Amino acid sequence: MTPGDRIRGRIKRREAVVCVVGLGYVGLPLAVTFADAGFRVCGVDTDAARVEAVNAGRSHVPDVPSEAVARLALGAGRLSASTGFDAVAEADAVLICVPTPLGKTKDPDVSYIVAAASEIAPRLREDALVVLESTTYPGSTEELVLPRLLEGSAGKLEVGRDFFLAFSPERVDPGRADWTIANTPKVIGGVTAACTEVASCLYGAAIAEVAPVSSSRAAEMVKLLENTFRAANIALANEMAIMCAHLGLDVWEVIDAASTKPFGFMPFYPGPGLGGHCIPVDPHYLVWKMRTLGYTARFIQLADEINSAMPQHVVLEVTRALGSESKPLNGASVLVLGVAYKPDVADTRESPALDLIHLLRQQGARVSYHDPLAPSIREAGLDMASVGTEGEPALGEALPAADCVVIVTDHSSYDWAYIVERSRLVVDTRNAIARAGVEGARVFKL
Ligand code: SAJ
Repeated sequence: MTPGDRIRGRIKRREAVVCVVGLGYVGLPLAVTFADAGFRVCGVDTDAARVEAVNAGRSHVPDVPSEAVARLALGAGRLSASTGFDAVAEADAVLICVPTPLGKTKDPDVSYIVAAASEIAPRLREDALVVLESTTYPGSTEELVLPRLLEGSAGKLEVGRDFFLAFSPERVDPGRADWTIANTPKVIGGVTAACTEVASCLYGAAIAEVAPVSSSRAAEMVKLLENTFRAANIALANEMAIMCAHLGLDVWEVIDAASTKPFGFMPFYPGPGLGGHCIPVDPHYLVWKMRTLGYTARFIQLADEINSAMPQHVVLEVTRALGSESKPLNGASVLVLGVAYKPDVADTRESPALDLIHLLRQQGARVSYHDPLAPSIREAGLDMASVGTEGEPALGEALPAADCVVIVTDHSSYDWAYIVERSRLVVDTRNAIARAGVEGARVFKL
């Protein structure tokens, strides 16, 4: 028997038990994917409501239908959840999908990874595989997880022989249905070659294509390149918007025309800023790591400066639009349409709309908002209810009552013709109105 033979055999026979730590927008779809592939899956989450929902056959993640959770948890009996880590003791594979936010000073907060590794270590079975999926800086798997898994073994355990450890970045795009965990290629990098091989065997049993790389550090860097690529290109699009404004050009026309180039160009679009818990956050994990090595990741920092300045740029556009009607921003009523961080999701975390609301209020504007997917905002120092909810005016009343309507998140449910017809003045940060083929004299674009 060579190292990994036992776990590989259990994977091939679908006898392996998979434990997913963290049942959020990454962990729950991952748990469902492995249960769908025939594995028994135990989820672990500190949130008792999430655990109860899974065990009752309900999904708390918009992209995961409750039907799938019910089919697997109640029907097939291959999916269960608990708040404790005891399930690790019976698991052949433990997949860590915990948050990796930023602290107040934009430094990595790896406390969730460390806490999970510390809970896993004393329960880890011999020959088991541990995979970190949380986006983090290169070196995390080896420097944060490995030492904790070796702790207390008095040098008896050897990674790649007695247990296996790898990093495999999540590639979940919330709200997307065409690319799922099962059909999106999965990058895998082990702490040793044997670890890469065992992790590839597990993921290959549930995911159509695996893409092994030479190490866990390489896999960690792959994810950071993917998300830094997006943040930097979005920043370029945002700066193009600012430059086009100075030049009196329509940035959307320029990008659309550049997109006719069949090679060597990939369109990104300007907007009110960068939202979500990935793109604005992940590149800072690389900035921090490089700083510890005495290198300044200037490109990432510049992109962050430009993206972070976009809410203020929108305030200038609103001021310009109101000025065209000789109205000051101070005292104006402004209605923000869409506060989620991107269209057709309910998540408002890190949404630039929250910054924009604060900035408009600082200038004396009276701000309200509408978002069909976010009935209330209680974060970032805001406590607001969407128009159209109980006790608030209906959208049809709020539109004409506003001195200026600002389109921040262009949910597909919006009727742009209706909005233009009933609004006195519109600032469109997403080019949503033109893209819908709607004409509007009083529409200002980024
Ligand atoms: N945005 C722009 N202009 C663009 C594209 C996006 O302003 O041209 C903004 C969006 O409005 C949003 C933010 O950037 O506020 C992030 O958008 P996103 O499309 O990157 O969406 P996320 O953060 O939900 O998902 C991304 C994934 N997106 C895509 O691959 C398209 C992917 O990068 C990761 O799998 C995921 O983050 C993650 O979890 O890392």
